[in-house]
This record gives sequence, C-alpha cells and structure tokens, in this order.
Amino acid sequence: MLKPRATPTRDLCNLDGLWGFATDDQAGPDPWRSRLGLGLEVAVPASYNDLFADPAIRDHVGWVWYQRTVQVPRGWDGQRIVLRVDAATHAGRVYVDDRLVAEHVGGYTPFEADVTGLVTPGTAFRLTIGVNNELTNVTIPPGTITVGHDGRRRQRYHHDFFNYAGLARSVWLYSTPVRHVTDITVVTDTADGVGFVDYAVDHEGTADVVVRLRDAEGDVVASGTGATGRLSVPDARLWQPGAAYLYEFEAELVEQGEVVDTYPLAVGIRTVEVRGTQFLINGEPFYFTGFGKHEDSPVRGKGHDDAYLVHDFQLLEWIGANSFRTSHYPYAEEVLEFADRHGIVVIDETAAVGLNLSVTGGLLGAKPKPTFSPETFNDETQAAHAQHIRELVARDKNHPSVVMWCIANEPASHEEGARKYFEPLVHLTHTLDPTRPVTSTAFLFASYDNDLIADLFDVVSLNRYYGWYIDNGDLASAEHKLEAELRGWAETHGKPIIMGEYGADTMPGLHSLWDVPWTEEYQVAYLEMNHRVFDRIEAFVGEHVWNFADFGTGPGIHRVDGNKKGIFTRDRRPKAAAHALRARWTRLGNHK
Ligand code: GCB
Repeated sequence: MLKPRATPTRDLCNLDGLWGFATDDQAGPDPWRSRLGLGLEVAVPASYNDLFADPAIRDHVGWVWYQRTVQVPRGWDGQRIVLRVDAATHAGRVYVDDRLVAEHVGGYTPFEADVTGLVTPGTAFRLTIGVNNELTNVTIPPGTITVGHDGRRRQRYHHDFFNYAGLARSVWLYSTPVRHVTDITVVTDTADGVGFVDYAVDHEGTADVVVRLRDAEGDVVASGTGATGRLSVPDARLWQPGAAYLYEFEAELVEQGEVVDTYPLAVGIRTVEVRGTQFLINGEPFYFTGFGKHEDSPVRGKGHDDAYLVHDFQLLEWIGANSFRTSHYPYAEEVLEFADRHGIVVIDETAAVGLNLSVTGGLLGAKPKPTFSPETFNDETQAAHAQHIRELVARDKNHPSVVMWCIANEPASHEEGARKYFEPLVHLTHTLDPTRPVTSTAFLFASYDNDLIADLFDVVSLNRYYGWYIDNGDLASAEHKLEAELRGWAETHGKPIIMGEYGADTMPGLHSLWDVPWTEEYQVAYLEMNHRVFDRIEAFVGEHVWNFADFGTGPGIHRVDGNKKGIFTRDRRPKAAAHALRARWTRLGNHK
C-alpha cells in the first residue's frame, strides 16, 4: 500500500488538528448521523487517553467517536478521491456523512476508502471515525475484557505498556487520477560495484509504465519501460548503516504520450543476508547496537510527533546506536522514512505481543491456561496474525532501513501448539518477502532445551533479564547463568543470536555505592555485566537494550509510574547508563 504523496498528478490534504470527540456512551446511537454535540475536542494525531482529565475516558473500553467537517478541494473533479487513516487503534469504522465507507481491524497499519462519487469537489462532508480499543483472544495484540461487580468493563492485556488508543497517526484525503499506480515493489541487489533494482509497478488501467532512477543530485542514472524489470546502476552508492544513500525511483503511467500518473519512491540499494552465525548487510558482518523502543510520550501517548521523532534519532546518534526494534507494533511510516534517510537499521515488529499465558497467574496463584487452544489463542487468532503480517509487509517492504521482520514478541514458544501456530506464519512471511530474515523474540521460560520454534527462524532473538527478574541484585550469579544459557543457544542452533531485550528499572537520581537495584549505578553495572558475556559469545550479532526511554504502562506492582528501564527518562533526559552505553557503542561502531 503506497503512502499518500503530493505529486504532479496527485493532491494531498492533511486532516490532522482538532476533531469533535465522544465515547460511545456519551454519543448515543449512530453518532455518525449528526454532529457530536458534547463540545469535547480531541487532538489528531494523539492517543485520546491522557488528553482529558476524566478517568472514564482514559479507561473507557469500547468505541469512541471522532468527527470533523472536510472540505473537498474544488479542483478534484474527475479525480479518484481517497480517505486514508494511517492507524486507528485497534479497530476503525469510517463514515462519510451517513454512510459506512471502511472498516478495519488492527491498530497499527493503514487503511483506505475510495470515496469518489460519495463526495463532491467544492463541497464539504461530515467525516466520522469510530475507534475501538478492545482486545480479545482473537485480536493482535490479544487481551481479555472483564466485567466488575459494578458492571464496569475493564480491559486486561498481556503486555505492560498502556493500551493507548485512538487516532495516533495522520488522517488524509487525497486524489489520484482514475488510471493510477496502485503499488510498487522494489528489491535491490549488488554485484561487482553494480547496483540492481528489480521493480514491479501495479496499476489500474492500460497505460504504459515508464520508470526512472535518479541519484541524490537528481540525475537520471537508469531508466526502463514495462510494469516489471531490472534497473542497473554502475558504480552504485549503497545504502549503508550510518551512511544512508537514497535514489529516487519514479514510476510514470503514460497514455498516448501523456503522463497520467506519477509516483516517487525512495530506494536504498543494499543487501541483507544471514550466513552461518553472521548477519550481513552489503556482505559485511553487522553488529546491532541500540534499543527496543516504544511510541510513547507524555500527554500524546502513542501519538506520532515529529519533534520527538527528530529528538529520538538525535539521541540514537549521540549514544552511538545504529539500530532499533519497533517493539511491540509497527511504528508510523514517518519513522521508517526517517530511518531510511539517516541510515538507522530497523527490526520491524508486528503487534503480536502477549501470545503467552504462562506468565499470567503470578501472585494470584491461578493455574495458567494453555496458550494455544480453541478457547485461548486459536485458528482465528492465527488468521488475524497472518492478516497483520500481510499488511505490515505490504506497507514496509520497500524500506532499506528494515532488515528483518520480527513476527512476535515473547510468545509461549515452549508450549504445545506453538509450532502449529507459528510454522505457517513464518512460511507466510518468507513467502511475502523472500529477501529479509525473520525472527521472533524468545522469553525467559523458553530456552534452548525446550523452545519449539527457534529453528524456524533465521536469527535467534532473546529477551533476558538475568540480574533483574532473575538474581536481582546478584550480578555475579546472573553473569554465570546468562553465559551458560547463551552458550546453550549457540551450540543448539548455530544461528546468529541477538539480545532483543535486557534492562534494569532505574529511578533517575537514586544512587548507591552497592549493587542496589533501581539505582543509576546498578543499571550501569547490569549492562556492563551483560556486555562482558555478549563479548565472549562468538555467534552474538547484536544488543538492544530495553528500553530507549521510560514509558507509560498500566498499573502493576512492578511499575512505578510506568516502566523505568529507559536509558532516557520519558522526557528524554539521560540516566548515567546513557554515558556508559555511549562509550561502548561509539567504540564498537557497526562491528564487533
Ligand atoms: C519483556 C517485554 C517488555 C517489557 C519488559 C519488562 O520481556 O517484552 O514488553 O516491558 O519485559 O520491562 O518487563
């Protein structure tokens, strides 16, 4: 699915700003049929939860309604007109005046409605978007809704980050010609200094396809005709981690000598390969340094914000990180475009976090239910997961920054049913994109001797908290156990291993001479211990600290005003560990 862009043949209206807002109980039946009367206004893009001083909105479970008036530009006669929602978390319904025009399930991938004929250029229409935040056993991510003694519905989920919801990304109205480019796929390769761009341009109508590749100076370096083909670029400049170089691929539809549509796509020429225990980018062994992140900031929740985007990437550069994982859901496309332009490497993760019932129960002493069963995560969950993977790959397949898909975070990969659930999904991902490795992060209880799915993946990703959830405050024991486990993985699988998460909650300003958890010194010592071990394991290809910044969570006895494992605070101030990581990562660069 192509990102909407203004081009010589396409116009684009951004619909962000202040919209009318109501929860479903405030709005009454069929809220799309008339103006939302409450007078509440909401910001788009932003999660709605923290904007209001009202717990009933923050903790609302179900539908909320967004509404605004949209003026259709009068010059759009004869054009195709499309409404596009970059994300409605976790499900959306779009109404143009009284009419339902789109429905979508899945909170982090875009969807569109062709509204040509339903709206009239030069006039306005009422746009209402319903957004639902419910998570069940058949949604990705999953969750459970409980009903309290007072009849109040509560949303439970199996991940710690807060269930922020709403329109956290942009909404657009755009035009395309009737005969238009519908999709572009590029795959790049190199040999002897020549870069290759294999392309496929899908389109509506019978026009001829003309393509051009321009270098960063705007000079055409290759061109071709036909809906599919290969462009060759002699002396190609590669897209490299830390040294991005982008070409612009332009697809044009031409009919009787007239250009009917044109769409530009940034292309980075690079290769990715797993060979033995190495992860190669452009044939060179690459060592990942960086973080698991979140889209999270005060007030906005998961709302995309260009200021945080710029600042976060500045901090990545300052600290010497070369990569991050989009834990635990696909991020806004603007983030990937920024990574493309700035040479930051991305592991692109689905929203499949929490497919794991063996961690629940806990203090309540409840016997965990089996994770994979008809009553828990079942064929319908798997179908939703597959659809989510399709949408993710369709959206992100052309980004040079994306070097690997991570199709789940910490599933119960040691439980019966895990293989039956995951094998078709790994196969699907490889089929949709044969060019990128696929991984999934393994959780604590799934080790090299009982994990049932690690062999399906190209890279072993581990989330390990020795020294935090295990041997808290005893780094010597933690070091011993961590090393034993990593050696076990290396010997059993013979694949590259990356530490997908390791981290220690830390209150900024708390200090101690001793190994006292929650202090800034302990976070530094914890990371140093991990790094000593990583450096002793040959198959190690990377380290992603959990987390880039402190982030908002639901309530929990492990959480003090959120998850505090950030190397930066929620407002992005460095803890002591930031300086220690900076010293290590600037020394390491992209290689071990
Ligand atoms: C994990 C999860 C991550 C949590 C983290 C923690 O294993 O993948 O989402 O935030 O642990 O801090 O407990």
